[in-house]
Amino acid sequence: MANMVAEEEKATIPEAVALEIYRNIYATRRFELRCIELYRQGRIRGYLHPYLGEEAVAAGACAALRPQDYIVSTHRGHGHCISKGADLRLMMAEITGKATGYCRGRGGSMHISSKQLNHLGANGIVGGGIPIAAGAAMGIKVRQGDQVVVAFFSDGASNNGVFAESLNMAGIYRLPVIFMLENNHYAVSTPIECATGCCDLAGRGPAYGVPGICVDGNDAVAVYRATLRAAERARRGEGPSLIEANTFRHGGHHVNDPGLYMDPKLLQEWKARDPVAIMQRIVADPVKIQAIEGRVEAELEAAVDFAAESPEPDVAAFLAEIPD
Ligand SMILES: Cc1ncc(C[n+]2csc(CCOP(=O)(O)OP(=O)(O)O)c2C)c(N)n1
Ligand SMILES: [Mg+2]
Repeated sequence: MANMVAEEEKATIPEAVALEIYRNIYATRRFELRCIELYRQGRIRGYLHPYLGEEAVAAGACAALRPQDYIVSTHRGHGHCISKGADLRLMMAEITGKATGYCRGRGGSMHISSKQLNHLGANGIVGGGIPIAAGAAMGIKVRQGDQVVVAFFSDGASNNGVFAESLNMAGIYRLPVIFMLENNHYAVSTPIECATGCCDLAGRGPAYGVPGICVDGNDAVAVYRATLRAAERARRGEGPSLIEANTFRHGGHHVNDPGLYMDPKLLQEWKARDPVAIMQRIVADPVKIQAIEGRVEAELEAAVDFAAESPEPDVAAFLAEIPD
């Protein structure tokens, strides 16, 4: 953690931004805890990869974006979707496989996307979103638009070939893309030190002409500031940036992984730097915090009810859409 930019203590950002960030961190935390309960009840099937502990990365990054900017997400993508402005009802319906979900219940947790939110999709293929983001940025450049794309991915994905190819391409064409490397220090149960020759991941950027910066990923303000700078740079036509946001999962790789391979002392240290608590200290006003939390709880319960009452997707309609 030595070379991270520590911003928490000197955080001064517009209050509206701080409140938006806190709302999204809190909503993500509560949404996922509720999803884990629903999973245990058999109401969510398949895999579920909690973002618990990493919420500040998505909330900080998305607060620096405008609605017309794009994001590309991962298998651990609930926080990205919520922070990009998702309606919790449509998200919960999607994750519980209902016809009213963002993708009519066909995407689920790992493949949620929304044209309306400019969310280009979560992806079960590790690293699969990185070239999609570079491609979207190429599209923006060709159309001479001023949007930017944020590609979220983690340390494991950064060891896939597409990471190198996408950074190189973005570097050559100065594409308006921000590579947001959520370094949670594990790929499933493999610690980063066992899978990576040099753990200075931000340092990989300059090799491709992409400036790299390392920030404290549990401090949403640090992530927000770094993203804002990268977005401004991209809009000036100066090209891509790589942001390594250091963070840590609060549990195993997925909901059924107890994470026994995680060093308990290290886990405790990271939990003591909980992004929810850090952002509460920044917002500071207990009345505003309580108001946000009350609204999120109500939205969440409405989302659970909406999903429960929604119909299952219609199999015949699905089959009718498959081309011959
Ligand atoms: C191309 C590919 N290889 C392997 C897998 C299996 N797999 C799923 S998640 C995962 C670990 C990903 O680690 P990382 O990129 O660090 O993401 P994190 O889970 O830490 O968010 C692996 C290897 C996959 N889904 N896709
Ligand atoms: Mg990882």
